[in-house]
Amino acid sequence: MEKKILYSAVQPSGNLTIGNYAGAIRNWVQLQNENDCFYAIANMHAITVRQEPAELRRHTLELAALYIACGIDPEKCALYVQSQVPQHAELMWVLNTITYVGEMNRMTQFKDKSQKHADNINMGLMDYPVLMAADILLYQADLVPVGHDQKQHVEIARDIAIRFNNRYGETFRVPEPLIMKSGAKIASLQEPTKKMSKSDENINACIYMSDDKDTVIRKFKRAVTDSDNEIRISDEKPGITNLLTIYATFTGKTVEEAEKEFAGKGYGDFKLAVGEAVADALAPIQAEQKKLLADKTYLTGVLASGAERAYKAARKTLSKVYRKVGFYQGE
Ligand code: ATP
Ligand code: LTN
Repeated sequence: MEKKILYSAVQPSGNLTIGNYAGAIRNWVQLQNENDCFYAIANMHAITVRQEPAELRRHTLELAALYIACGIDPEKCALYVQSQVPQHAELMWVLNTITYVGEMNRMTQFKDKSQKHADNINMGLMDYPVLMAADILLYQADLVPVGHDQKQHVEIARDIAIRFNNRYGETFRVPEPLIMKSGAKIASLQEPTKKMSKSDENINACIYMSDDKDTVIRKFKRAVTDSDNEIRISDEKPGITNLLTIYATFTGKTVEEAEKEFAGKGYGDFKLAVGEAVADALAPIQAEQKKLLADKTYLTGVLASGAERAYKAARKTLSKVYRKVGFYQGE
């Protein structure tokens, strides 16, 4: 069977949470063996909200090290930094001309982020999904493994691909989102009806990939639940359901198995068990990330060869696009 092309990315916009791990990176690792994978660090997306330049640079390297520490093999995948491949911005420009303002205005993330950053509703924030479509379409990706919150953006990328193909002739493969059943929607520990987000101001709402054991256990202890003391999956019990999901994700069990395991137990013991499972899973990742960050030469080499691999694929698609739209290319 022919290998599928996979594309995904995470923004280096802060410390990653276990939501990013469960919804995205963890799945990328499983998928890298059977597919042709491109995994990027979306620093161009990150500057749609204000970033401190030195922090952005540091977060970029930390994220590269984290990808590898989580099990992404840079020999198997193209692991690279988005801004190092200029075709992303170039294709975005062309795609902008077939995307409507009204479509972008309706995007859930744009509406949320406009509210959150009311003093900085910049064009980039609105154009975010078009850049994301350019990322995906440049590599002719079949599948885009993401968490639930990015589904709408992958759907817009599909619409843009279909529209371009209809107008200019077959050019892009039409991608599909790949959303795993478990872990696609990890909720905030403080407001369990909201998603856990790395840009949440309340640090108790998130477990960061860099949190040490004491911090992890303390945050789970404070996690918002309810007062009926029953550990079961239910829409009426978003806090407990979220903790069960997290436990299942980090132990490799199903949510149903987790539910059975804790039936009849108290919230205190349950929260401690979840905290321990998460902290034990994070410790080896943290140690590996630290080791990798100490070897800048290795990391720089990985990112350079990843960018080169990506560049070759991206150049091919962009040249085809330029031909289709009638851009003069020299001969
Ligand atoms: P920000 O808060 O800076 O907007 P974020 O935490 O939402 O960031 P992204 O960089 O937007 O993270 O997302 C990276 C990947 O992680 C995406 O595939 C996204 O779907 C996934 N993801 C983010 N948050 C969660 C979550 N709470 N549960 C599951 N997956 C998530
Ligand atoms: N917007 C994504 C990150 C991202 C992405 C992509 C994901 C940028 N480009 C291409 C999949 C495919 C997010 O998770 N916030």
